[in-house]
Amino acid sequence: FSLTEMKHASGASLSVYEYGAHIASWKDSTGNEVLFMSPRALFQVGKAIRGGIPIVFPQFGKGPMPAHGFGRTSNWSRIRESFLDSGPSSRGLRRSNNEETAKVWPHQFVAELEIVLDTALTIRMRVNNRGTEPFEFQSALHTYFAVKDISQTEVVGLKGIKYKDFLKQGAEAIEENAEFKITQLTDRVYLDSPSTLVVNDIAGKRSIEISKTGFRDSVVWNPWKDGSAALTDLESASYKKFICVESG
Ligand code: TA6
Repeated sequence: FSLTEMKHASGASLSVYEYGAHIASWKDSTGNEVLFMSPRALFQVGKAIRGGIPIVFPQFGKGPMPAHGFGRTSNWSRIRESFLDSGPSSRGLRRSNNEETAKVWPHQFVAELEIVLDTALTIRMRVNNRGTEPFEFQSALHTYFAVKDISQTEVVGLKGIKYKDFLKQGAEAIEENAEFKITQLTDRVYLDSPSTLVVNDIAGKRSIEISKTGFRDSVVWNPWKDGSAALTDLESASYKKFICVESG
């Protein structure tokens, strides 16, 4: 899997695989790793990499295609990059339809991902329909944020937001907590979520601000103890070390 680095004058750095256009690591300007990468992540073609920022496209979750679609389990090609002495570094990756995608999704498309690194990380996704018929798709940045201790982690900004609980067959409820803490297996999508959320990694003495435009919803997932033990590409204690807050 070809892995390339991006650096910024602030000291921030990032590594990204062309496989899945998958950002595997992002270190902030103080050199601290922001993303979780499972020590047991599989680097096998056809498998998703467990950690970093998997690109969910064109399907979220289960459906006619393999879970989360083919974006994260196929090669994207680098189309442009610019590393300025001052100013942001950026890289573009693209993938288009081919005979493989046509087997599961009969549409002509070009998907592009633009990664921009300065003291923040900005990821832009664009999907063009190159066919003659309209198509629908789903996409998400399935980000694994590293935290020191899940039991001292909270998501701020979801109070009052309606969510579908995937653990209750999509039953809807309203979030009542201004600081949402993970205390069990959690798998829910907050609908029309705020453009800014904050992950407070209290034990890690840091906060991560997530801002989004265009992606309407936010998914919050943690497999908890049983899920962590059941997933072969996670260690049993890994659930304590990450929270997925996904713009989608
Ligand atoms: O993050 C939401 C979710 O859809 C969960 O249901 C869980 O399946 C997670 O994605 C991980 O999916 P994966 O296919 O990467 O194991």
